[in-house]
Amino acid sequence: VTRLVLVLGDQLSTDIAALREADKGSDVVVMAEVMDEASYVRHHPKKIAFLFAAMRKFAARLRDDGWQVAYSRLDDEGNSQSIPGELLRRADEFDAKEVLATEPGEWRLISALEDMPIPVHQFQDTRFIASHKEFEDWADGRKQLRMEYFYRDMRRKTGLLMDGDKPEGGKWNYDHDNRKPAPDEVDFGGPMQFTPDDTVEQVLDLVEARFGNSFGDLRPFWFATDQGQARRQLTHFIKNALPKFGDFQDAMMNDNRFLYHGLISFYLNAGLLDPLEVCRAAEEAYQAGDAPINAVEGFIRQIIGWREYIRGIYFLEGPDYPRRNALNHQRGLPDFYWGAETRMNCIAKAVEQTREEAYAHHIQRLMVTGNFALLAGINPTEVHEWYLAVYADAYEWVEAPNTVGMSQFADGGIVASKPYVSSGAYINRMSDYCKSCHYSVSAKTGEKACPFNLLYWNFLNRHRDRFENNPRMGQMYRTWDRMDEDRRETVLAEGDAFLHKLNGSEVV
Ligand code: FAD
Ligand code: DLZ
Ligand code: SF4
Repeated sequence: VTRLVLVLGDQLSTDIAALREADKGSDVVVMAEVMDEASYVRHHPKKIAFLFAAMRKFAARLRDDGWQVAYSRLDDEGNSQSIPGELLRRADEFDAKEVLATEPGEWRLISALEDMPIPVHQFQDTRFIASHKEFEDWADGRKQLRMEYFYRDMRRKTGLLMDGDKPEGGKWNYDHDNRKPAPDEVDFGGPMQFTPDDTVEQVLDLVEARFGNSFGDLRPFWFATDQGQARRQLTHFIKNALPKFGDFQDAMMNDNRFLYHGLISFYLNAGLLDPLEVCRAAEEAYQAGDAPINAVEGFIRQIIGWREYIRGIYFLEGPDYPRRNALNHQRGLPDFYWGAETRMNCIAKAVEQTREEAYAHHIQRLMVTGNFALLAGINPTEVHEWYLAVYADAYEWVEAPNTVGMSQFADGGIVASKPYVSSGAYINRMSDYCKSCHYSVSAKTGEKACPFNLLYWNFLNRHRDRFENNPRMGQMYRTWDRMDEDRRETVLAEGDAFLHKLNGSEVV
């Protein structure tokens, strides 16, 4: 009997669980470009093009490998435009009575598959290092879910950078040596860029016609769209950028969008690269003496530490997680997140590059756009929907805990033990943004005062009850309390005035 094998757009690996369970001789692989997935948020056109192109190439590869693939293009007549709809249509067509699937990375789709009128077996996604059960066991009984301890378990489990049962070099974490400010010059030319082939060009035309009005530039399009290309980008990064990845991981520059970052999250999350393959390549560079321990440990920690931990939180916390709003923030997302003019250079730069590349690196997401949204009290659900839409690596399992938890503190402190807020001083230290800004980062009040400076105190003051007794924040409250009362009043009044202007027509 024929069974259907569902492969979603972010499951493009020949090792994916459902394919491993399936029988090439009798089962039919179902892949579908559908409006339901392409429109649950207004995805960046580059994100849609990347996925559709990678899906089409992956389907071709499966056919070459001998699989029968039923592939629905977005414009195909009869396309029901939903994943369950396409499964039912194909079940009819092939007289199939059951479906093999790999668990999707979003609760919405998991329950849609559970609710299907035919049986759907959802196999655990084995592309991750920790299973749900392992993460639950680790979390069980802990008061605080600190990434660092989970990460050490993942080091032990994978053997990455281990010297017997000890961490390589004697320390688990070399962050102390990282986080240098922006360098004067970057001696790395950025990620490998791929010229669109015929498949990609066809997809670009489709996406232009159907999604051309969404926020985000479709062209120039340079992403890798198959495993071979993604591996070339990985090799390029390991050889040319990894050695300095650690040093400048948190730096930001007006004229350099990529610094020494990997630009691999799109490929990892879609299945074109495997996390262990990526980490082993970095480890080899360390063993060969081509990259220092602080860079390699830092990089591996992002993948087997943060990435796995974030996923663990998403599945541990359940479907309501993306809607949490512990700080009860209700302000609407300002238009400048969608490209409207702003005089804040750091935000303008982060949004401009997001529009052009569907990419921003971690500190831009966390300490510029995220920091501002948190300081200004923007509704975290709106912030979440923005991040889910605009980045080509965004799927709910990874985006929501990063946004709602780490960045907006809307989970009440599960991911972050204190809110990631800072005044302009942090941005000034880590970037060259402030030099070309309308505002003055050294001005604490007055017309030119950097809005991050004003809103920082405004935020601490508004949430005093919650954070005053947080041991990592007490110092800030003491600084605030020591300020002149007049000055405090001016700061608060100017902060309020700024917030008042935020959703109006005046450019801020
Ligand atoms: P590098 O800096 O080169 O890091 C290497 C890899 O480490 C990344 O490719 C990624 O796979 C992994 N990684 C690093 N940090 C994290 C993290 N916090 N969570 C998960 N993986 C991590 N990452 C996504 O993949 N998808 C998202 O939708 C996403 N949304 C985010 C939203 C916010 C508000 C914040 C603060 C962070 C978000 N991140 C997200 C994490 C991080 O910003 C990106 O993984 C990273 O910028 C990807 O670029 P890169 O490949 O150049 O990463
Ligand atoms: C993000 C996305 C988009 C834009 N389009 C499709 C699609 O047409 N077909 C598909 O199978 N998957 C798509 N995806 C990825 C899914 O939304 C993703 O599998 C879920 O969000 C779970 O991670
Ligand atoms: Fe951003 Fe303030 Fe610096 Fe301007 S001065 S770039 S608003 S941190």
